[in-house]
Amino acid sequence: MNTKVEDILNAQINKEFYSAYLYLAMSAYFDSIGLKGFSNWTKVQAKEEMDHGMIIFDYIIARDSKVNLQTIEAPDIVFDGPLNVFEMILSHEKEVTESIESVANLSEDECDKATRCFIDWYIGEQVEEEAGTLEVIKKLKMFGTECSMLYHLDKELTQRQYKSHNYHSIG
Ligand code: OFO
Repeated sequence: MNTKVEDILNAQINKEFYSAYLYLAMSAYFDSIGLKGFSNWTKVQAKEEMDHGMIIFDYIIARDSKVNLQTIEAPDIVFDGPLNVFEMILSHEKEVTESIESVANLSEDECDKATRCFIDWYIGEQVEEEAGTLEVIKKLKMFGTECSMLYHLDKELTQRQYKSHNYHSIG
């Protein structure tokens, strides 16, 4: 693949691992305020983000190109309750969606059909992530600070289970 495509994919690996860090920070925060279900949901998401990074890592290698790992920024953020965190997640994922679309656009411009096809999986994944986040935001907005509903929602979020993905399983 050409260096422009290689560079944008390496940058995307970094963004996926940053996302994992961000979700881990959120998971620790939820744990610290006793919301085990919210902590579980964000921890599962952190694992999925690591998979996203590793799938691009393996794809770059499969294309006989160079993996160039960069420093992962520390998430230095103050969290302020479940709704604040989930709104933060939605805005973060919208940025990631734009970033994935940039990969799709660049691979099209550079006539790299393999990368254009590869990145489709991520486009679908972003739709799912934004939808899943919105679902939680809607519930949080509907129930507000109602403690018993927050308790039930927290219980519901304990049910999210990690499903691993890798380079071979997405093809
Ligand atoms: Fe990798 O999808 Fe979220 O950030």
